[in-house]
Amino acid sequence: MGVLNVTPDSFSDGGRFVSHDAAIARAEHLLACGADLIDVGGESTRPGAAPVTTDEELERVLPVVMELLRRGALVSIDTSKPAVMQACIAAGVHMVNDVYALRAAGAVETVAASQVAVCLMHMQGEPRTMQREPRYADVVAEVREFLGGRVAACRQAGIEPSRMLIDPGFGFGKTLDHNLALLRDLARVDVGGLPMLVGLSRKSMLATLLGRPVEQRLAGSLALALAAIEGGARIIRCHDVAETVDAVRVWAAFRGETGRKPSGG
Ligand code: 7PJ
Repeated sequence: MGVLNVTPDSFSDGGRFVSHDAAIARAEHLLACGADLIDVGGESTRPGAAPVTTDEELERVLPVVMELLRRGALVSIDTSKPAVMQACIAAGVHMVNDVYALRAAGAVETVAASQVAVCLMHMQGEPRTMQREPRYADVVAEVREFLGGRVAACRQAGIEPSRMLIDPGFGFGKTLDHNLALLRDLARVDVGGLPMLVGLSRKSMLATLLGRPVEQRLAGSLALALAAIEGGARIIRCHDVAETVDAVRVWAAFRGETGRKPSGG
């Protein structure tokens, strides 16, 4: 999954892809590099980021989503707002990626009334304050319990498990130690065998570990991606798609699995 931020304030590539043509060009590049899916986001979840209105978010994402769908791409919409989900579902988006795991009023119903896939992510607290003092007695058990609860709520509302993915939410209300504990024990975050998506690319745990600015975190991101694959992750959300696809293919070969073909087909 290639990340396409259409926000002026995202932490890693903020402001660079705000214009429509630049966003489409960036998405085409991610697809050419081997991305199977483009995750379009119009609201930064960076700690301290300013919230955006529904209208503003829709204005940012909808034209890009529509153009990518027109070009035949698989598109995921990274949003927590039911109105944004609804408009993108109507446009034909394939997945809703929600860092709030459909906890906003009306979000579960919106997805239930559609046929799209949904990624349910764990977060402790909310983006503005989540990194202040995250606390867990057992981070792995608590993340699994939370995701199990969200999966149950979605099932209750009529969302089939075949449409659901789970995500432990690296960096969302978690210290470096929490993130490492989760990564080490990722296989234990299992919720009924649902496929797991992870986002580790360029995250601040690499700043803590390596002391590197965001543009120098590629090698660290690849190491984390492979650790996540080893723990059972099925989709890697990342910025550097070509490098990540190479790393995953080499890992798959080492594991005795058939790697993806060079054409990316
Ligand atoms: C994630 C995400 C993640 C899912 C972001 C960043 C921050 N969605 N959206 N999982 N992270 N599902 O890219 O560092 O980890 S925004």
